[in-house]
Amino acid sequence: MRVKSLRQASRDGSDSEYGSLRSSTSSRADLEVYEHEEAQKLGSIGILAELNPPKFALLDGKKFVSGKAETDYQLDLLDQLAIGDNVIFSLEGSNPIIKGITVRSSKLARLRMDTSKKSALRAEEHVIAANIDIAVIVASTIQPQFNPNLVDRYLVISQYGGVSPLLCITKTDLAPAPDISMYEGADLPVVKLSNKTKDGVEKLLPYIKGKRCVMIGSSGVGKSSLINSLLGDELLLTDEVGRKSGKGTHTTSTSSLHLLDESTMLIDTPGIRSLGMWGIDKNSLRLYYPEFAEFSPNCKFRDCTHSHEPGCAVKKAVEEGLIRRDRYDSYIRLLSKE
Ligand SMILES: Nc1nc2c(ncn2[C@@H]2O[C@H](COP(=O)(O)OP(=O)(O)OP(=O)(O)O)[C@@H](O)[C@H]2O)c(=O)[nH]1
Ligand SMILES: [Mg+2]
Ligand SMILES: [Zn+2]
Repeated sequence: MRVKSLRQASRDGSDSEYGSLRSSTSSRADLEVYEHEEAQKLGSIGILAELNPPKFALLDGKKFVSGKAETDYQLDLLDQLAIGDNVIFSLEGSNPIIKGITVRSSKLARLRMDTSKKSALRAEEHVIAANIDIAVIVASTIQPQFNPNLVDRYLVISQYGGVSPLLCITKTDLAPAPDISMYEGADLPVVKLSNKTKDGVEKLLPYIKGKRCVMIGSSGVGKSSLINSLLGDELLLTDEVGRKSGKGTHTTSTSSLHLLDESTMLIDTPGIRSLGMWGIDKNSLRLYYPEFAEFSPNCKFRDCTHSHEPGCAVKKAVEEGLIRRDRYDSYIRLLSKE
């Protein structure tokens, strides 16, 4: 059964799979979304591995097939895809023609502001990757400095999109790993490693084997280096931090998918400057702080946001030192941003 077009689903707003995008009024071609069984009858299915319009690449079984959008229609469809999408295609000569995608099982998304548009039309969802099992949140000890506020945001968008997060601290050869005790209650695996000495890289393997993984984090933290470390190859381009601006240069400009083995996929992404929270309302943000779950059933109000309400068991747990105050503060910061 055809589910609906991605654009239709987005317009409904009610469809949790696609957030609450209401912004698009353009008359672009609709990308059709199909259930997996139906999709198999329509053509071959490949995983979008590279997207550099009009060029793209699909992973078809074990081999990569490169393609090029030859028409405006194909270009429109390409524009609505995300790395990791299961793309239904047929070959025209050697060029894959896109027919649609299968329903996304998960996605990592952020809000992108389009300053050329007005008011509500400005907010546009940017899907960083689709059908992901693990989000490897990469953060370095220094260069750039470890920033727990940013980690918290990545944690929220991962869980919101149905992706399990993992925190990876890089550059342990340059400085001691930062204090990450605030995540002890957050159900978050942590791996510390150095891409320079390769110390600790193997500790990541049990978490990522057989999974579709995406590396996310600021520019310069070592996402591409980490994929190189895992592949044992200098496949991806990396660069010196701060060579130009002192703040880190964006070395990776487009996302790409790599195979560690037959069943393990690693997706490299460009560093993100601003991480808008996508589609996450005030009433659901609390769900992405797992350490609240034990206490929130005891709040006086069932829909307590744990901010201003009397009889809040979460606030009480913070006072009593049962929930980390820094994590609670980061929640309140995000809550007041929306
Ligand atoms: N000493 C040390 N340097 C590292 C480590 N990991 C990465 N680097 C260096 O940090 C710089 C940035 O690494 P990249 O892998 O390009 O960072 P990135 O996260 O992919 O950055 P963008 O592509 O811009 O998002 C490079 O000079 C790497 O050699 C590490 O564990 N230790
Ligand atoms: Mg990179
Ligand atoms: Zn409460």
